[in-house]
Amino acid sequence: MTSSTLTTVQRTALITGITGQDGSYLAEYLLGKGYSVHGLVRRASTPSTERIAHLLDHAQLHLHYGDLSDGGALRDLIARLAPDELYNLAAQSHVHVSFDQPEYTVDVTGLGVVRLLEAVRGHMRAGGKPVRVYQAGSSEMYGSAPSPQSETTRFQPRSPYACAKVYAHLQVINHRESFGLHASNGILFNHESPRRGEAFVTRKVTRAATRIKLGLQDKLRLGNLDVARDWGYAGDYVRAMWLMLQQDEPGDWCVCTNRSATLREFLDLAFGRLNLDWHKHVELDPTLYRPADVHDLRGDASKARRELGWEPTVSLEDLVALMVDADLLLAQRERMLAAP
Ligand code: NDP
Ligand code: GDR
Repeated sequence: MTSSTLTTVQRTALITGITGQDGSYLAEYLLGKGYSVHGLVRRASTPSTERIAHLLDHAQLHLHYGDLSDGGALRDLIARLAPDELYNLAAQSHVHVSFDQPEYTVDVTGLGVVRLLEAVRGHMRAGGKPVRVYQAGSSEMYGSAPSPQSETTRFQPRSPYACAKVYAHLQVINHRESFGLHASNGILFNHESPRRGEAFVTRKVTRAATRIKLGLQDKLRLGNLDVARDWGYAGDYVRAMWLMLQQDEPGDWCVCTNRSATLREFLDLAFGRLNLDWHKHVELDPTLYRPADVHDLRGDASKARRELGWEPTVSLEDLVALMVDADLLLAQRERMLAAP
């Protein structure tokens, strides 16, 4: 082996949405692989970097202000950084909120992807080296399609968010077919963790259950309990994103556990771990029902297993335990701070 084959060139990745749940896990994962990691961050009146606070001193982590609504800044950033890989995780990602803010959701979650793809295309047309693109697609795109859903299932979106993700998905396919971009769509089913935003139902449940256990609250208000989701662990799912960009050919892959559970079952597991009966604490709140909901998502990850060699490693039971235990520590700290 010659010395040149022993030399590894450091790769550069740009992550949009680095301050979100997935962005934080992906940043950790890529830094662990020796990447130079750049993240796009929105300006906010208070810092939004809590999930990556433990990485901020890392010499290979670099943050840049930007927004998916600002195409000029995205073009400039991509030309300047010339990343090898671009992971687009940024989005207005809350389904219920998208009914109240449809235009904004479509602008960021849908059109924002075209802005990025065009920035990459412009960079490559100007002689820049190829950039591989990952787009964070969603099982929400399947909407009312019967389960199990796979790459060949027809999309039947049921929210402005899901419509925006379908638009983005198709734009990715068109950019690879028309311009030869190495651009891939991950179709990720719900994935959770102790870093999940508290407005999403799993985290809302684990936060509330642990606070109820410690006497910090008594009631938990929820909407539709009859929905079923294919819930996996976020740490597993970012590995699939990376694997997609290591393939010779781009493509579209479903990432899921092939198992779904209802919200009632999730409540059983979360409250059960704390020896609590959720029926005594949960109240139904009509304002939390969506104008249209998605009732049953359960994916088929055969293609990802076969082509990417990807497997989930965390069961639903272990995921719930992970989240409840982390939130119990949080609740204990909260109680300690509240003590006179
Ligand atoms: P989060 O909501 O936790 O994170 C979203 C990220 O996008 C945050 O960093 C947020 O920044 C950023 N963002 C929002 N709007 C803009 C904007 N206009 N410009 C730039 N950045 C913006 O989402 P997740 O980490 O859970 O999900 C990551 C991606 O995967 C999203 O695209 C989501 O739609 C998609 N997805 C998620 C699934 C899941 O189960 N988690 C399943 C399938 C798809 P800030 O911190 O400032 O708010
Ligand atoms: P989802 O996740 O819409 O699947 O989108 P969320 O956790 O918000 O809702 C899951 C299901 O639970 C029902 N539900 C409630 N949901 C919330 N948020 N709050 C409640 O109080 C509540 N009560 C019942 C909902 O009706 C819904 O059916 C997530 C996001 O991460 C998207 O970005 C991603 O694309 C999809 O997962 C896959």
